[in-house]
Amino acid sequence: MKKTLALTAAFAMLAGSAAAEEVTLKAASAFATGTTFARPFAAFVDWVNENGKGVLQINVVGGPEAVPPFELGNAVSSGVVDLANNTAAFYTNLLPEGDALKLATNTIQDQRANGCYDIIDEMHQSAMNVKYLARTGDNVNFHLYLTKPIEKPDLNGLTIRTTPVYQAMFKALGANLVRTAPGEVYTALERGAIDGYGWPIQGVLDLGWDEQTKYRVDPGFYQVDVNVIVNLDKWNGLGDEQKALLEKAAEWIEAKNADNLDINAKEAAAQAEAGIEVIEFSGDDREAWLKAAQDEGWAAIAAINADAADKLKTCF
Ligand code: 173
Repeated sequence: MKKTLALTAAFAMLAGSAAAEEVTLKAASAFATGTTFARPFAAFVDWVNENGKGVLQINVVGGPEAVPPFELGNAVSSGVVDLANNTAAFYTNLLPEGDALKLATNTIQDQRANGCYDIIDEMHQSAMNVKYLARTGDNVNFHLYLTKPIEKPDLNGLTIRTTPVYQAMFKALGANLVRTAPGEVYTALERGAIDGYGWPIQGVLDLGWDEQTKYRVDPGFYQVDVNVIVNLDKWNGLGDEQKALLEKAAEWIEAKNADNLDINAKEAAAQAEAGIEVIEFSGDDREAWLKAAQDEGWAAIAAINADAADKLKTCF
């Protein structure tokens, strides 16, 4: 009797403490390995692999050469990859209102505190079968870069490379738009197929686009969102320790968003050094530029999903 009890207890203990076996998640990035918006993700992966020995590891299969950026949402949604480094603008086919993430004027830390994170996570889970794990890119604005000068916030007559990020704003300002993945921008500039492009303050030199860029328009607008998302079936199949590890890694990488202010200043200096001149709007022009960004951005989200726009507006 005593022996049976002891054995039962031993089994119970074993079952309770049995750590799930180490899992390896297959990951891909929408941004080319070694470039600006792949860097925080690489640090996230290194952190997980360092701290997750015996628990969970991440194997990055590649960047846009492995999975085309506009296909990566589908790949993580369906489980072709388990985890992705991707911006919401590249998966609007699955979550059109996800484009609202760029409209946040606060940080992901604020959004976790005010409940916005939970809304965003729920949107991702129900629309595209992914867990919204982490956001990088806070404190980084987007800009318009040009090969010819403009004097006013008027883009009539210009053909501009876009993604959903800039689409509503640039269209309202009169531009003719061409949507491309980042990998096609250099060639489009070289061929003269576009007169400019939207892109964040960081990364222009990384991609070699400074060779083909004459002007940057200031001020910047919106805020970059480059998110770590995890296939929901995979996420739900993880043990508590594995989930906790990923959540800790998320918190760690999100804290590094504060570094972006310094990085932005260095990038602006490097652009100037590379000969990119700044067209700075001031006074009414500045106001009109920023108003077009904000008003057109929110109007586009409201047209897609008025309820989501209302909810996010109060916590962004
Ligand atoms: O311009 C883009 O390709 C784009 O939308 C984006 C979004 C986040 C980071 C970098 C680029």
